[in-house]
Amino acid sequence: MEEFVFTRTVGATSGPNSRAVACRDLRDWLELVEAAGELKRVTAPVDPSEELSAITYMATRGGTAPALLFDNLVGDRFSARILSNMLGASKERYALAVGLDPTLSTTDMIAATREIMKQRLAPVQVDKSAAPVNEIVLRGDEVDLTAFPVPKFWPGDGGGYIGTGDVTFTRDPQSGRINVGVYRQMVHGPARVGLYCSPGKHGRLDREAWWARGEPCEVVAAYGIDPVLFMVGAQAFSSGESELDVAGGMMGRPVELTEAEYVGLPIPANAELVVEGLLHPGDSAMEGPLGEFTGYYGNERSMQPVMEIKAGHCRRSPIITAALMANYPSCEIGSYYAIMRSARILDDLQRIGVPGVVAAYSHPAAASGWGMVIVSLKQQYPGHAAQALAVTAQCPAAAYFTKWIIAVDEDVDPTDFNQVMWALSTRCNPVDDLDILKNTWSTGLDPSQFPPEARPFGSKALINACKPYRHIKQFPQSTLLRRSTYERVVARWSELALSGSPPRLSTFHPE
Ligand SMILES: Cc1cc2nc3c(=O)[nH]c(=O)nc-3n(C[C@H](O)[C@H](O)[C@H](O)COP(=O)(O)O)c2cc1C
Ligand SMILES: [Mn+2]
Repeated sequence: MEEFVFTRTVGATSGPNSRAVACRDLRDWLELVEAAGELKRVTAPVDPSEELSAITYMATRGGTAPALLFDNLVGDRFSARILSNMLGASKERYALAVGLDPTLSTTDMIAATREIMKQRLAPVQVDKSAAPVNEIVLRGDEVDLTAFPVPKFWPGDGGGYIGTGDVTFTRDPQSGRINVGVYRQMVHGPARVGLYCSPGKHGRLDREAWWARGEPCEVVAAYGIDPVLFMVGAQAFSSGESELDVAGGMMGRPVELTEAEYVGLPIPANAELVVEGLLHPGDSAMEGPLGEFTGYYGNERSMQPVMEIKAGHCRRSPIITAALMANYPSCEIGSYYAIMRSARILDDLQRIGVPGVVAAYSHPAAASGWGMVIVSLKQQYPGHAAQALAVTAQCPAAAYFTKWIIAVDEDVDPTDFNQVMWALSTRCNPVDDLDILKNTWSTGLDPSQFPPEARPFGSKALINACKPYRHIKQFPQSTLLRRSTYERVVARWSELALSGSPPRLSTFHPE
């Protein structure tokens, strides 16, 4: 992506361009989402401790649930609200956030995402007095996070998490680059919040760089934020790159920032609830565990850095964006994540130069898209499928965690699991078509290995579910409709009183 040079008719930092999204903030986006019938307001009193997450989990098991806005929360002293299932399993709400057509198929949305994710647009600074996040400013002792409704998600969670669907800004002391990451934040006290960044994350590298200089690390955290900054904060970009520029590029309009009260970092001007503070070397407390996107509790409780909060900013009736971590389709890391990850895998395969790749998809049911990648290709030479499998398995966007890499022919849609299972069942002969890669890049969050110390290493199965290339000429023909007959039935669809619209088919019996 680094090689892409994006040019605009409007100056790169000066304003919106032809595809600028209509929404400036979470509230604008919620209006769009509500108009599309994708928002449910919950006005009955709800306890943020376990009940809010239970409602979210139960309401989302079917996979097509709206976003849930809770505005009557037990114990709230700040007229705050909580939004859950913000994006979840909905590709439509993702599309509304980044200005794509919500009726696009998943495959087309991945292609469109590849284009908008290449674009960069630097943020702009707005005046403090004009920033909606400054409707209420709290300094020093006025900050009391326990006055806000703080969700506790799962019975075994180590505490209440004000930050899950959040974004966190830190600065690289050397380059000045501002990083945006989504890192969980557990409330320890009125002005003390734990910040968990796993090894290698940019927020953690920034913190360590400040501490190595003997200085505290400044942090800005937004606990209610627009969906684009959240989604981009949750994606890994290179450490020198600011996710602020990526978010601006995806929206076609710059992220608006404003000056903070205490720290040198800026704060997002249109956020709902923001805190600024310091991570002091050696200041830590027990943190975790948290029920994770894997559907299991994650790492054991451990000592993690604590942020001393110096100031807070919020709108009136701020909306806290809470991300439930659960198994699909209830997980906040759902469709958008699968789409973005698939887009980046395709970028990698194109950059490396694997020919004939048609599509790729990492289905969110596979632990938020981490567990499996399916790649479709038009086989062109002996060994082509094996090459596509090996490169997909280890390309930067797919290498972490992924256990199952499946190659299918171009007539199989990777986003349609029924088709993938058909290919696995009819084109794959396990004795010949399975390979295993060992000691690969994985995560401590994968519970399948024991003892747990074995875990950061994983293994990967490469599954060739393409027609066997050696026998491709003798391989039986698929049963396909004749195009002329298909078109005749499409034309007669309403005469035949068949429900819905006729299915779209793209492959037909050879004429
Ligand atoms: C809802 C949600 C919660 C997350 N929680 C954490 C977390 O607590 N710690 C962490 O290191 N990464 C967490 N992540 C993953 C990071 O956001 C992701 O790895 C991102 O790339 C980090 O930004 P960075 O690449 O700039 O470090 C979370 C992601 C999401 C979507
Ligand atoms: Mn980063």
